[in-house]
Amino acid sequence: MKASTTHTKVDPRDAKLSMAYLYVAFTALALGGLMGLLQVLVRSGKYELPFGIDYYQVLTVHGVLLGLVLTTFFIMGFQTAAVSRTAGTMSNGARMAGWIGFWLMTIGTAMAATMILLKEATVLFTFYAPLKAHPIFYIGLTLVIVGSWVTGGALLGTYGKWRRQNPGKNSPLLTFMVVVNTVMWIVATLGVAATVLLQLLPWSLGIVDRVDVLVSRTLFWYFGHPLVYFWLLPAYMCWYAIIPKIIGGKIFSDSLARLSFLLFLLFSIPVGFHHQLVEPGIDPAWKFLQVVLTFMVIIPSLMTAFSMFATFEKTGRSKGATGLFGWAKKLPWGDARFTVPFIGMAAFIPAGAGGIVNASHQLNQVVHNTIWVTGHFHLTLATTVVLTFFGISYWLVPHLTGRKLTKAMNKLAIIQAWVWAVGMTFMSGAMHAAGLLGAPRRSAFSEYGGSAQAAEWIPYQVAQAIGGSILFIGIILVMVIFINLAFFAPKGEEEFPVGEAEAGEEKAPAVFENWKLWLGITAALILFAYTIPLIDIIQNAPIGSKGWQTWSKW
Ligand code: HAS
Ligand code: CU
Repeated sequence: MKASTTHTKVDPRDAKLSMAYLYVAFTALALGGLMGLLQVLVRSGKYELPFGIDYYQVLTVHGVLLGLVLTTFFIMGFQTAAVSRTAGTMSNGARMAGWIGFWLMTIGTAMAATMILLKEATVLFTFYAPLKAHPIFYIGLTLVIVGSWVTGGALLGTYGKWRRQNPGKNSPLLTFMVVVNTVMWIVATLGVAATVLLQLLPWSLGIVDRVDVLVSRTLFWYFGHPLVYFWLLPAYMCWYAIIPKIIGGKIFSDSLARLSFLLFLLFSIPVGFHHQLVEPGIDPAWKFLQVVLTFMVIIPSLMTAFSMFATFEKTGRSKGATGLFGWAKKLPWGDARFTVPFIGMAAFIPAGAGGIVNASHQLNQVVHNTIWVTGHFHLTLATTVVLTFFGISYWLVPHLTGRKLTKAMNKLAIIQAWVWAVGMTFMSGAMHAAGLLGAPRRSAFSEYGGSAQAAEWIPYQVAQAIGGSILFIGIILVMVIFINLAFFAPKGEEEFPVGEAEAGEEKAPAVFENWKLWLGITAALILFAYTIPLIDIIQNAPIGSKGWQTWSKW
């Protein structure tokens, strides 16, 4: 762990790159949040969108900006800073690659966003075929992914340099975690790159007439599930490696943390069928296999929960706590860097339980395509992950800009997180409940022409609107804090906290950094889970679908 303490500050040149990513991320948050407010108002049945703006267009902007842009840009910015802080300043070449990646991603985002605004790509964030978008939309997405590979390559290169300079040593924990997340991302994005380049783009350009919908959805979900762990793992980096330092404790077990990340690499990808459990055309035996693998990928999250409780308890006891829960009183509740991610962690208990419901083959039939699923990902992504990202920003942004998180901003940050928790309890709670009553997701209607069934859902949709409006206040607060920390907070030094393992802890086994082994097992599991079903899907393919544009045009 020594190397992690030698560089205590991110080099200003790397800080600039990291901040560039964060600016785009927070711009996406502000705009995407505004779209979310419009949606809950429309769904309440009491408001209509002005100027011919279409509900599904707003929904596409919302999903793309928050699900894809905010997350990917924040993660690239955070991971750049984390590697620079723990493995050392990037080389000029790596930093240049980081900038190239940043610009590719930003230009790609602008291209996709323009097409959505022109009503040429109202296809939602999953861009399922046979909904057909303008080719520039798909090219834009491709640039975002290629850009992320270039930046990912820069981070892997920096790790490689560290290893050459420190032979035989374990890499710093945060760098190790970034490497796992980057490798997982590269393997996963091959699926979405394949469907976009081989299927959707030629079809959208008119080179081919028809698209195989099931193949494209299967390739999408090969990517789509690891995508959600690509969002989650940076939050886990904070929980495992940063929170212990903030609360004045030690990392519970460096080896356990690494092992849980490796399990995510192995089991995140061969599980995409749990998004396709009600899809015809996939043999149930293979669905069952992927459900089993999905339950395997729950294990590293349970390990994380155990590890966090252990960290809290050990730290509390070392500060004199007694009794079963006495340690809870010793945690630094007044420190936003801890409390904000903690609220995210607490939300992950019901959020993860909901995920286990989704993944249960039979129960999926009850919830699939209902607004329950929307409730699920607003607890996982929009609460657990996003609150942790906010909590990270509250020290990372001032660290990178050479400013201080003031007492007033710290207080506002804690208020922000509580506002978020209350808003999300209303909104996500109502979504879960309405979903169980059968209310569909991805739908602009609220009353369905006065149907009695739909009337049951209305009170929940009003609750969603109340929750969504509270959340919008939360977005305004977080933007106030971000702008303050980036431009106006007093100059000073804010720590980039990095936790340390207990003195005398046994070193993690060297095999943990045997990437050939882990990549080999990952590939074997993917081939096992996907080869036969894909052959099946392709051999029994229907003629394919022409493109559909179901939305209103300007
Ligand atoms: Fe999911 C659908 C299954 C986790 C995101 N998920 C989605 C979609 C999104 C998403 C975006 O099997 C919708 C995609 C679309 O548009 O169609 N999900 C799971 C499972 C997990 C899971 C099994 N999901 C996530 C995470 C996400 C995310 C994480 C984003 C970040 N999900 C599904 C399934 C579907 C699905 C199906 C398809 C549904 C359908 O039919 O369409 C698991 O990874 C969850 C494991 C988590 C746990 C919780 C551990 C708890 C911890 C906290 C400890 C707390 C502490 C604090 C220490 C087992 C680590 C103490 C505090 C106190 C107050 C005491
Ligand atoms: Cu999934």
